[in-house]
Formats: sequence, structure tokens, C-alpha cells
Amino acid sequence: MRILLATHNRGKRREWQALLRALPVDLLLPEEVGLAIEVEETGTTYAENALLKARTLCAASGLPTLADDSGLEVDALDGAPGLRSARCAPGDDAVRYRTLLRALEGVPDEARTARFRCTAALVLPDGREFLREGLCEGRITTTPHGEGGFGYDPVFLLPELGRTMAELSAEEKNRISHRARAAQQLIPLLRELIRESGGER
Ligand code: ITT
Repeated sequence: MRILLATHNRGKRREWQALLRALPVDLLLPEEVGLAIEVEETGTTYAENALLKARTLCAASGLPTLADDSGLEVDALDGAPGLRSARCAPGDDAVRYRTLLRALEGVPDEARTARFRCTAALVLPDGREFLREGLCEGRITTTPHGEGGFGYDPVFLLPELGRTMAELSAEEKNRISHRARAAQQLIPLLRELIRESGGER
């Protein structure tokens, strides 16, 4: 089964490719099917934004399309940056996580709780739409650690592991992350759709 992955984020691409590796799925990127579409994330929820991305690329390609909208919710900041995680400060990932660390200066460890949220949308050319969500709980560090992953991973501590998300191997992150949890829920559904389409690759 051919599935289009509606994202421009290279970290997400890498992770979805690994997360769906066990399925008979060819995961295609927009540029591989000749598409360069920028979808404006005008939704007010992760689900709306994930659906916007998946619907737009599905309509343009005629292929089943998967998109994820994700973000980091920090309790001491009333859930910010949340939906605006990718856009909350101009610049690259390091600028954004340093902005977050500054906003949390003086906040004690026990009040630095946070979670990553990932809402995955799968849209089929016949109009069917599916949403699945994954969460990963943790805490914001005071300094960045680790080189793996992307985005806010260097400042997201998994207290039970004593390491940040960026200090995990790709395999470890793909066992416990918000995206991995959304993928775990999506996989049985994808298997069913693959069966329905006659096991076609
Ligand atoms: P696409 O819309 O093209 O998929 P994006 O980066 O704009 O890419 P989002 O709108 O979903 O994606 O923003 C999610 C942001 O949340 C992302 O840019 C990171 O800053 C952060 N984020 C999401 N998942 C993450 C992860 O696994 N690790 C660290 N940060 C993550």
C-alpha cells in the first residue's frame, strides 16, 4: 500500500519511516510524488491541523495520506508552546528550546512537568478519516543534553530513565515517544486497510 506522509519536518519523516517499517507500506514524501504544497496550520486543535495537512495532500495526490500535528505542553506555561511549538520563536530548534528554558528560569524541578502530544490523521481518497493520539509525559530540564531526535528533545527529561529524549537511541525513542504511541494505535488500522485493499503493496 502506498501512503503519502504529509510533512516537511525531517525528524518526523525519519521516525514515521522507522515506526511503520514492519508494514507492507511504501511511505512516500510529497516531493517524491511531485508535490510542494505548504499547508497553513489554521486549526485550533492538533486534530484540525493534522486533518488539514492530510486532507490537502490526499486531495492533491489521490493517495492515502498520513500527517501528524504535535507539540510540547508545559504545565508551568499553561500548556504553551503547545499548538505553536514549531512557530513560537523565529529560528531553529535550538533557539526555540533555549527560549523555553529562559521562560522557565527559576521554576523548581517539581513544577517543570510537561508532555509531548502527537495527533496523527490518516485520510483516504474515498473520504474516510481516522485520528489517533499519543502522549509522552516528562519534565523540562534546565540545560540541554543529547544530540538525538529533533525539536525540544534535548530539554525533555524522561524522569524514570534519567535521560532526555535526545539522549535515547532512535530505537528507544520509537518505543516510548508520543509519535510511537500514536503509531501503535494506527498500525492495526493500517493492517486492516491493507487487507481490505487485497494486500496490495
Ligand atoms: P510539519 O507540519 O511539516 O509536519 P512541523 O515541524 O511544522 O512539521 P508541527 O506543526 O506538528 O510540525 O510542529 C511540531 C513541533 O513540535 C515540531 O516542530 C517540534 O518543535 C515539536 N515536536 C514535535 N514532535 C517532537 C519530538 O518528537 N521531539 C521534539 N520536538 C517535537
